[in-house]
Amino acid sequence: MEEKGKKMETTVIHGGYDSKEYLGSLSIPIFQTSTFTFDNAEQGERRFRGEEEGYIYSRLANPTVRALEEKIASLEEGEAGLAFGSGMAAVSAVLFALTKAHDHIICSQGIYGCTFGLLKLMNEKYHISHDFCLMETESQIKELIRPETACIYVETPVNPTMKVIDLQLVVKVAKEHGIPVVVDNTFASPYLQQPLSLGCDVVLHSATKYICGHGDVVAGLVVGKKDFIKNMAMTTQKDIGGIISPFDAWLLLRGIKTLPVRMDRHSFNAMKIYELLKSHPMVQNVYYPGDCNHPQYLITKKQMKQGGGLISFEMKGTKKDAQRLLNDLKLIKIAVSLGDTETLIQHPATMTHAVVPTEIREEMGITDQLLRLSVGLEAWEDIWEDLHHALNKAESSSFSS
Ligand code: LCS
Repeated sequence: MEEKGKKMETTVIHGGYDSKEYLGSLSIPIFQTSTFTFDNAEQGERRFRGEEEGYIYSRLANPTVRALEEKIASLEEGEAGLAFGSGMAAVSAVLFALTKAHDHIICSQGIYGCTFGLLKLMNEKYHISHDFCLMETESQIKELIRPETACIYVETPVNPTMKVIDLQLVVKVAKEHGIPVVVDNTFASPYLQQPLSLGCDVVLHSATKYICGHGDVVAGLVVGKKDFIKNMAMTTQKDIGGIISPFDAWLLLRGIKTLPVRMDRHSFNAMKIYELLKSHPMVQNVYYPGDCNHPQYLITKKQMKQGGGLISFEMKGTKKDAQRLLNDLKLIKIAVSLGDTETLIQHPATMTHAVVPTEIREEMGITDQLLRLSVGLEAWEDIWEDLHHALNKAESSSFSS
C-alpha cells in the first residue's frame, strides 16, 4: 500500500484504504448490508468452501469493517486485524481463542473490572484459572508459570491506577517458556505504544476510547499474526458473533484520522493538569505515567511516546469527600469511559471496579479515595478552573468541619 514506510500521522489517514477501489470516494462508503448476493449457486458454494475470494455475509466480513481491520493492523504494525462490537467482545474472543478448559492465565495485577469479571467466569465455568502478578521482576512471573499456562495478559498503563508494566521484561520470560503475550493497549493507543514491535503476540483495544475519540461508539479491535487472526475470525468471532456494525466501523475510521493530533493534545493537557493537581493541598497522591516522579517513569520513557490523557489521584479524606468532589464539578462530566473529547471523571471503587471484591481491589491500589480523570480536549485552563474550584470547596469544608 502507498502508506508503507510512512509515519503514523500519514498512516492514520491513508492506511488500509485505496479510493480507486471505491469509485474515487475520498471517504470509504458504508456498506450497510447484512448479506452479499452470489451470481449463481456454484459461486455461493465456492465462496463457502473458501475456493473463491469474496463477501458472503456481514458477520463473516464486510468491506467497511475490513478497511478498519487493515487500518488498525497497519497502525499496530501487525499482520492482520479483527474488529468487534465492544472491547469486551475482543477480550473474550482472544482469551477463548488462546485457552481450553483447565488452562491457566497469568494476568497483570490491575485490569479493567469487566476483564476481571470475565476471568472469574472462565474459572467458574471452564476451570480456566488465573493468577494476578505485579510483573515488576522476571522471577515474579516465572514462579507463576505452569505447564498449562496458556497466555500472559497485560494491561499497561493499568486501569485505573496508571501503573506501567515493562513489556520487554514480560516478553523475555514469556519467550523462554513459549507463552503468548496479550496486551490491552486501550490506555495508550497505537500512537503512544506499539506492543507488537516490543515482541508481544497479540494487541487489543477497547476502541470505544481513544481510537474512536468522540464518545459515540462501543467497539473492540485485535491485531496479531495472520494465522491467529484467521483462526479467531472463523471461531471465536464467527461463531460467538460479537461483530461491529459497518456504520460503527466507519465512525472509527473517521475518528482514527485525528488520533495523533488528539493524543498529543490529551497528553499536553494531562501534563498541565497533573502539575497543578499535585500541588493542591486536598490531593494526597497523583499518578501520571508521563511525570518523571512516577515510579515506573523509566519504563514509560522506554515504551511510550508520551504519558497519555489519563490521571488518577487520591483525595484526602474519605469516600464521601471523593464523591463530593465529583458532585461539585460543572464542566467535567461524571461518567465512566475515557478518551473522549470531553473531560470525564469517575470513582473506580464504586463504578468501573465495583465488581472487584474490596480486598483484591485494595491490593490493586484502588482505594475509596481514588478518582480517575480522563483529560479531554478542552482548554486546560478551563478544565483546571473547574477542578480547582471543586478542590478548594473540599478544602474549605475540611477546615470548617
Ligand atoms: N479494556 C480496558 C482497558 C478498558 O478500559 C475497557 C473498558 C475494556 C477493555 C472494555 O471495553 P468496552 O467493552 O467497554 O469497549 N473500560 C471502561 C472504563 O474504564 N470505563 O467504562 C468502560
